[in-house]
Amino acid sequence: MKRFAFVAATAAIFALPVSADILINDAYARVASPMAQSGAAFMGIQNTGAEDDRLIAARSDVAQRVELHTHIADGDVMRMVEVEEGFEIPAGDTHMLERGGHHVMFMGLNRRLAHGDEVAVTLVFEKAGEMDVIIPVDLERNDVTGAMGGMKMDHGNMGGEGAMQMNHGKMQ
Ligand SMILES: [Cu+2]
Repeated sequence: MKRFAFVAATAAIFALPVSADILINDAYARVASPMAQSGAAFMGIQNTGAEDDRLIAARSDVAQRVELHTHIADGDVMRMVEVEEGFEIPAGDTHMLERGGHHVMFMGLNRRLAHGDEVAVTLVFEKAGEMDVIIPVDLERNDVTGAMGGMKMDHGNMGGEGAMQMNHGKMQ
């Protein structure tokens, strides 16, 4: 709860100019190892307004490139791809950026990230405009198996016995 409060307060302080319709909840960033060349950020993006919005870009000095990514299944491996159109943030809903799904990707880190560090990120929304957030690096969360650990999905999590078998062929 402490972390949630911190991020919410930070977002409020730095969120000028921004529509009050977008709230960032429980943001955190992580790297796969202390020497990692890339990292990712996850958060809930809440749209309290009456209009759909869209996260169209993200920027940060922490990396040479910041992209909006998702994971797609490529055979039995989850692969990351850029989502150029960004992520829709439906009115009255929260869109989760989470491990194994949509995320903000830091490519070519300009500095090493350690647990407890902070990353300043500007989120760019189609309607709400730009929003600056300070995202804490949290290496202790482990809420999705394998998502950042080499991109190989754990087949044990794919569903119950007898449930759909994963297609090991190419998706295309
Ligand atoms: Cu990515």
